[in-house]
Amino acid sequence: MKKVREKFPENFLWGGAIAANQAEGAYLADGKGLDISGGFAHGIKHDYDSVIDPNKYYPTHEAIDFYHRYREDLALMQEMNFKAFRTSINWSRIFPNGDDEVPNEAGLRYYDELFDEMRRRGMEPIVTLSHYETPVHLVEKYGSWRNRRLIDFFLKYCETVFVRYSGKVKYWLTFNELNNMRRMPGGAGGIFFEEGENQQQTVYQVSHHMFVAHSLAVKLCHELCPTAKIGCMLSLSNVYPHTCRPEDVFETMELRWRSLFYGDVMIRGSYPGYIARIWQEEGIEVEMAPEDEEIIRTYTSDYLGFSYYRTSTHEYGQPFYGDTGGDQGTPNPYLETTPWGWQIDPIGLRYTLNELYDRYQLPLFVVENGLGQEDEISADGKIHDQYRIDYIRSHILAMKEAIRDGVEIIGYTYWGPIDIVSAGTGEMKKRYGFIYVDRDNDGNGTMCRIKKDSFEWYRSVLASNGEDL
Ligand code: BGP
Repeated sequence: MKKVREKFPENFLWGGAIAANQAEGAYLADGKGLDISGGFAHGIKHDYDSVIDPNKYYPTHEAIDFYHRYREDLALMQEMNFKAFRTSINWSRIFPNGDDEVPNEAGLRYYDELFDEMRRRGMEPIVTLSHYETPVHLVEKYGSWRNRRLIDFFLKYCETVFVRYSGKVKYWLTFNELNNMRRMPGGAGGIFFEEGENQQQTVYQVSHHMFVAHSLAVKLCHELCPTAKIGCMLSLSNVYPHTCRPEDVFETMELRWRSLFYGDVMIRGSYPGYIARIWQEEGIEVEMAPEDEEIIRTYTSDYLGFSYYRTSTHEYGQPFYGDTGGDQGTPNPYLETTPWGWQIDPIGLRYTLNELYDRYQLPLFVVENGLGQEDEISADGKIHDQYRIDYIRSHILAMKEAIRDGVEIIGYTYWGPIDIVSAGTGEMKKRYGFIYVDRDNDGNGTMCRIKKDSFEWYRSVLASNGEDL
């Protein structure tokens, strides 16, 4: 009989997470090519410019200049006792066009130095291979992941970075929030629909190509970095039935399937029966090569990384809608809501951890969770973000309850430990950080870094391995 685990495991990976494109800036520096993030002036929920308009402001082009300031930023993370730091490699720093013959050495060197710096400061790098950063050239020339050739381009990139960083990176994630293909295919897969295109057909075909790419990346990683682990990464903020009306309950499960299906393929290794039915009813036919199903079955994920921000509710017949925070339906009267309409639900995190562990029996990694809020600098020059402390404290307590429930969790990397550009809206004022960055929505500000109250609080939480809350 197993004993109840009362505390966070000793080797629990506490830390924070960012994405290259939301933090680095330097968007064409040192041979980098253009990636799709550069064409969103107002985040991935909004319009995409396939050609950069010189008269427009694109917040990710400079972002918070992490590219040049990562040493001082990581020093602050070390001060908070981070054991892990998650970021992505921007594919277009390594292969500027995506289909280049040889990689860009300057890009490779940058990540060498970045990962070395993390290790020097006692942090395990957690690295996402593609976080809404498809090279634009692949979109324009090949139609992005609609085209099977992308699998080869992606694998060449994977091979390059696996070989180069095998001694430095022990935790990899393939595609950030791949299930956002159905909510935000532009960000998730570089898919911008053409007039008259059968969108659902494209979403599933593209997802299939990305599943094969994921599985082959798992295979490669195991061959080239035998001590590393590689996972899939999904957006799994949850959705409840709005009422106990059976139609609400059942249709909510169907809505959840639209996300879990991605985990089912990349973790269980096969397409579930309910998807066959959805495809049949929606007239979708996905082209597969003869070897694909075997590949998907053989090379499954080592762990599940996921983001959790909120919950929402669903009513029967309501259209499916969502953003970077997950599915969104009717507001839940029992929960508080942020200015961006995200409802705060720590119990939902415990619920989700149990749901996922029951389903997959695989270690889970909370690689994103956090509160985006407007912060103000008070008269004393400080930022008193008690609301952020409350949010994180309640979510850490929920995680602890899930551990007591028997759920295996590898770590917790808080989203946006330093203020960065919002993925969904491109705003700077939607701030998540323990560290404030003096930069506004229009690009004004000194970029100086200021510790918020939550900085000291998180520092002591980590020093006590999650006990001192
Ligand atoms: C996730 C993304 C992140 C991130 C986060 C918060 O979906 O993986 O890139 O930004 O959501 O979303 P937002 O930035 O829109 O507040």
